[in-house]
Amino acid sequence: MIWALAGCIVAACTTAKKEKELTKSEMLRERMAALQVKGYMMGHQDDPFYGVTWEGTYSGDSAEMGRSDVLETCGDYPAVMGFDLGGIEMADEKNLDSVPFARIHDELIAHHERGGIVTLSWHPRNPLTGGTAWDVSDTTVVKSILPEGSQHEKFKTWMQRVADFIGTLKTNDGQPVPVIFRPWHENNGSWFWWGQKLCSDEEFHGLWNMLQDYLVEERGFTNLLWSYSPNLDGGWNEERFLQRYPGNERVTLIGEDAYQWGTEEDFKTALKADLDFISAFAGKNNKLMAMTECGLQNMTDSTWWTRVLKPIMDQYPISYFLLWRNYKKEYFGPSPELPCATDFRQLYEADNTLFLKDISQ
Ligand code: BMA
Repeated sequence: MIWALAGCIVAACTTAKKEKELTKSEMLRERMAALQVKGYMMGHQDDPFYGVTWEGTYSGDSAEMGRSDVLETCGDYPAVMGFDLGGIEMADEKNLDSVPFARIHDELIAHHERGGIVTLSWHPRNPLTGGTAWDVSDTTVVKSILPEGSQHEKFKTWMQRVADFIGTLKTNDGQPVPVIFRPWHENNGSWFWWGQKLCSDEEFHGLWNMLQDYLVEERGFTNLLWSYSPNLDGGWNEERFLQRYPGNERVTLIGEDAYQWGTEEDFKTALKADLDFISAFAGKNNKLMAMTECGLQNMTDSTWWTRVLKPIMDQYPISYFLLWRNYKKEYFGPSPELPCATDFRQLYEADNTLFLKDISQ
């Protein structure tokens, strides 16, 4: 009896110890893994900042805090909200899409506090030319910021500014907010200065490791869940995928950024091929998987979500899908005034789509 009791105590202590030892990022991973069994979460980039028919004023007006096209369309917030750090490296007050970082900070924490999950991407300027993230005029940018490169010191300052912002992401009681961090995304394309044709495999690994080692080893962040998110490819095999994959010890989530830019058939074929590959790879390597960006620009087909996207996503163990931002000129999410609102409500009603209330109650 005593031994049985002692055994229980040991077991309880071990569990308590285990729980105590989990970092914020590990806890987020466990939460996402448990939720994934129920379905996939809906996500939206820049959700509370502006919408298809309204602009953010960021005036501090409380009525504007938390306004959301998704909420106004279906009565619930997205489960996941995405925000972008582009511009933080320049110590700018606003990001590349004109959203004040102070507002990003507040809305990110507000979403965490209401039980949601948050993710950060970063479209940094081109450190060598001074152009945007899309300036691919020079193929030595990555090389130039690696140790011993001409821009290394400058890039260290940029990383420091990213880290300083991440360091401010804390709840009222001082707890760091867990964040899915998704740097160097769409790296198999060649439209960003860190893209496929802009650096060698070795340079790409150097770039990934430099940022990760700085944030994790030097700055000690344990609240970042690292997402590796190449773009829709259509032709992955293990050999090609592994060339730039940062490694199992460096990645927790494998994402896919997948927009339909061309025909529906081409999109479906490429997406299925990629998700076949990624789900097998993620399964084998014990990784989460997600559609880290996706959508059809300006919803030119108002039934696209339930007719094209959902039937494909239903076939895979996806953690979340994140529709890109609702900007007047380019929107990927719903808005109550648009024909696609009806389709979005159907998506909302489906048993396997998870919105904020599904994950926070
Ligand atoms: C791109 C576009 C750009 C935007 C960038 C960062 O896909 O939406 O207009 O500046 O993302 O959000």
